[in-house]
Amino acid sequence: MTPDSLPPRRKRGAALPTGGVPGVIAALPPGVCPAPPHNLPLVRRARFFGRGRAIVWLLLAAGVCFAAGCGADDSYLASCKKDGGCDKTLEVMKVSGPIPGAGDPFWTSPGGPREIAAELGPQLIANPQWPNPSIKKAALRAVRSESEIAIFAEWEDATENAESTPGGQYTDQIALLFPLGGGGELPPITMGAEGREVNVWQWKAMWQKALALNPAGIEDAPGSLELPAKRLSPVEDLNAEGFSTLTRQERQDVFGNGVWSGGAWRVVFKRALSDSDPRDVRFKGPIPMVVAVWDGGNRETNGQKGLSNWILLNFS
Ligand SMILES: [Ca+2]
Ligand SMILES: [Ca+2]
Repeated sequence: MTPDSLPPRRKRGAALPTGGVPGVIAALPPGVCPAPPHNLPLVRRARFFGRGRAIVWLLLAAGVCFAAGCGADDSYLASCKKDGGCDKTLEVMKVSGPIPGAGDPFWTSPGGPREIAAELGPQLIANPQWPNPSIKKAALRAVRSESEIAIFAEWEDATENAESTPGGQYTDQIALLFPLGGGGELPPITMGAEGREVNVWQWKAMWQKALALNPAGIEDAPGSLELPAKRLSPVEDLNAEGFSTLTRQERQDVFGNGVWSGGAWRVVFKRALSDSDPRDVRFKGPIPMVVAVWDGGNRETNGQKGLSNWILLNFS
């Protein structure tokens, strides 16, 4: 090709020639490779502006993502902030010294942690469904010290169902559910799903009462291989990957207590802020949780319960 055969230089502001560099590949018939471009200055300019646009878009996306709190694969924050992701935020108040038990006035004092109300709805996903749970609301508060985290729950319940009946199913209960894994989409609030494991902390009134009578520990299933040691806590540390998969952990790390007074339960869940059990929830940043409450007096057990939506536990 001689200099005379080059196309004329395009004037500033003139339209690109038809079949110019951008879009030329799409205009060719299938199987025909594009010829090398002739207008080299135009190619350089197109590359420059293409790279510039890409850099601008990346910077804009990073800015928006930073402002929204997303972008970290190890967080559920983005899923929580989506419509319908998380209903409310529970701020975790930092305290110094030991965290008090459920009967201590600290929890409801003016200087105590801020309260939120968790609305408890019916469980209509798994059979047997439970369209009208007895408990419709639970008040929640949360604190952490240098070494521990604690979540306080209070709800009205006219019947103290704490008897250790042979089946033990109709006792008052409350459970907290946390997602495990590296973040992303939240698992189903109903015990997670296969490959989307959850960590469950479950308190039962009958364990609370039995431990009050036997502080050295209780054996609620003598001879059972599922209980490697006596039960020392009224809170059980469990995992699940969907319905009927609830499994007691080898390492029981959650403690706490519950008191019934004046027609209401007050329960505190307490755990080390960090531990080495890979099957336990990590508190390295904001984490969603679900609350479920059972009224034994209303013959509620298993999936027959009042259930909240996701609530964001936030460490400010
Ligand atoms: Ca009850
Ligand atoms: Ca554990």
